[in-house]
Amino acid sequence: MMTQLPCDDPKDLLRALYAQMQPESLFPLWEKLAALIPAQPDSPAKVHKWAYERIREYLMRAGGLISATQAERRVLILENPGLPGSSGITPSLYAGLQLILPGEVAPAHRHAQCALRFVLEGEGAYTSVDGERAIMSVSDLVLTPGGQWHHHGNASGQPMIWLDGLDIPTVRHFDASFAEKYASEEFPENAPAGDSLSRYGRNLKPLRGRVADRRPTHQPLFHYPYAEWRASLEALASGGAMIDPQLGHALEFFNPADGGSIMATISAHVRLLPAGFESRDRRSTDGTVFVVVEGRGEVVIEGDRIPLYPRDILVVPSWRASRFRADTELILFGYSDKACQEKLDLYREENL
Ligand code: 1HN
Repeated sequence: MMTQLPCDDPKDLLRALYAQMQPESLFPLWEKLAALIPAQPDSPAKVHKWAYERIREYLMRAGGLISATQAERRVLILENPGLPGSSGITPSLYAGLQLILPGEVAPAHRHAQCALRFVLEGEGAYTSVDGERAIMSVSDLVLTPGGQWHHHGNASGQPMIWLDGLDIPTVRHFDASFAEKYASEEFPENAPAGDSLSRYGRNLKPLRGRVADRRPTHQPLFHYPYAEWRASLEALASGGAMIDPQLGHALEFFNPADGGSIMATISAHVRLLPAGFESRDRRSTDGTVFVVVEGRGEVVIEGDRIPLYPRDILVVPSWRASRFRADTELILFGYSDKACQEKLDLYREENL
């Protein structure tokens, strides 16, 4: 029997094969299959919480050093520590905190990316969407759907800070980004502030339909005021509704045009957990960004306990089981890519 020479060892021969193929951009799948198709989601994103006051301090320092016009948008990116260099808070979503000071304008532009704003501080600044202003208060949700001209202004006497949630990594994933600046700082106003809210926010649309309508048919509403969603949550909780064991009292923001998600790529919801309530564990494939709107409590994620205080921002990546405990009545806002995953038949959740 012939003894095998070292160079005939199949392992060495395979390694030699790989080395020869690599410069021609060819690779063996069998070395990567398990990592490419994990048996369940295995997100590189980490659970992380930012305390509002820390971010605010840095943001106000930036406010003294660069104007909104200079910066175009004065924003600090909340990058997931497990996704360095990505500017993502999850693999599909972006989050940032934006400051606009009294008298400033963040100039008009539009882009393919969808954005939401969730107000953390201030009163009376506005976002203008295709020429209509939404005048904002704390915990209002405002949308700028993809492709619509938008600028921000602050005619109030106080700074305003909000959370920006965008689908930037999703659009990058599809290589589908387009963006342009408007010729002047402000897009011309063409409707009174609150015009679309006063109709579409009340289940009304122009009788003449398209002809009389400035807003895109599929995306008419872009302002979901705190006063309204909070009252709805309150009614649900105080009306004796059965509480969902995993979610607490929970309501999803929806698009009145089609009953679907607020935008094509982003879903958003709010929850009320009564004082003393502890939810059961739940996991879902939509990594979610939470804002603590009111109250104190704790989130438990696979054994890690994270205290929650007002205006904390928390990210829970895909398929990490979490449960929330409310020390006082706890109000949460959350956004995720659930809308997008559902369209792609990828979304899954599990009540544990
Ligand atoms: C954007 O348009 C805004 O309009 C904020 O306020 C943050 C981050 C990346 C790309 C566009 C805004 C953004 C953004």
